[in-house]
Amino acid sequence: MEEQSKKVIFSGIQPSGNLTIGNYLGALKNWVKLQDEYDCYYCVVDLHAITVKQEPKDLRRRTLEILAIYIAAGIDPEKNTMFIQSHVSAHSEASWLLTCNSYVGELSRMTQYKDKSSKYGNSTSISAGLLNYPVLMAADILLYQTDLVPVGLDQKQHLELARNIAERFNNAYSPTFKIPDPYIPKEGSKIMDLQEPLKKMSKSSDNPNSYILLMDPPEVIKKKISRAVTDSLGIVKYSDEQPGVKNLMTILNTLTGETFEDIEKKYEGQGYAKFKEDVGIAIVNELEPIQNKVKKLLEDKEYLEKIYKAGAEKASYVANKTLRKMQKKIGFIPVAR
Ligand code: AQP
Repeated sequence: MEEQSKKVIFSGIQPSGNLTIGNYLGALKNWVKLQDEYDCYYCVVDLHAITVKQEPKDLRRRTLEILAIYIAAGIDPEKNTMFIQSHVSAHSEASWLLTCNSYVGELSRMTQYKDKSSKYGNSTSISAGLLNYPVLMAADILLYQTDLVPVGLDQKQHLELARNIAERFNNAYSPTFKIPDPYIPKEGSKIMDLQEPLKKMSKSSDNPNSYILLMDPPEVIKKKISRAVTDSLGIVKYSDEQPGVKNLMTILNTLTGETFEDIEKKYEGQGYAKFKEDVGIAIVNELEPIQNKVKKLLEDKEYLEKIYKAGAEKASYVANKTLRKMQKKIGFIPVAR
């Protein structure tokens, strides 16, 4: 009874690369805080990952690693539904139904589509999946009658589109979906690229110095932070004029809770060396215990299998209920049972 009255949260991370500290601070760390208050579905969205080319063996490895990272970061398998997206076929099915209720114009206006497709040059080599990505994301969310979607700022536009698609379907047929709200945390909502701090940090970046991976060894983390692009002002100040420094301050603030004012005072007149060293240490302190747990979990594949199997069963039950509603309203003849 109590379970039913809790609001529903859905979120996921795609195994399109190894997770970065952006994914951790913008998504995962906040998910952990939400698990007591909400009925949470946390998914490894492997269907999303194949919108760009993936090496099969890497995709398999990363999918399992991300599940292990969820658990190691503190998401309790007993309290939450954790599953792998491709194990719940309702996601693909609902996505097609919603694709037929979406427009090429609105999809091609999405910033992520524009950014990623510009990487591939001409349209003959851009997968249609990349264009349709936000529709699959809408299906993910709407199938669970989700109230809130915790995402980083970068995903806000996709969530707005999911709301539009849901409203359009509800108006065309009859109320079917709950209209989800974004849940964007104040802290860590956008972690920027360490080399080009006006761009967001991304796990699929070609430059390893642009990101900190969740599984990067401590010495690599410290080295990458020491090489992070700052500026020639030499002042630790939270300012749009100093995007590199601002980004490092955001990371430090999210990890340690120190306010921007405190950080500014602490490093006054000291240049960047000690500041960067401390940012590196703060990251290592946070990530090392998680990394150790991930390594242990990956040695116990049976345990991980138990988690994703139970998660898929529960998720399928809920998702199929919504899918059947959609099919019926569209005018499909129900499957004879
Ligand atoms: N730099 C970031 N700062 C804050 N939050 C971030 N997220 C991603 N990057 C940052 C949040 O992580 C969650 C999962 O994202 P995703 O893997 O589904 O896709 P994404 O947003 O496209 O992440 P990446 O790392 O940039 O992946 P690629 O490079 O494959 O596109 C989301 O909640 C997102 O907001």
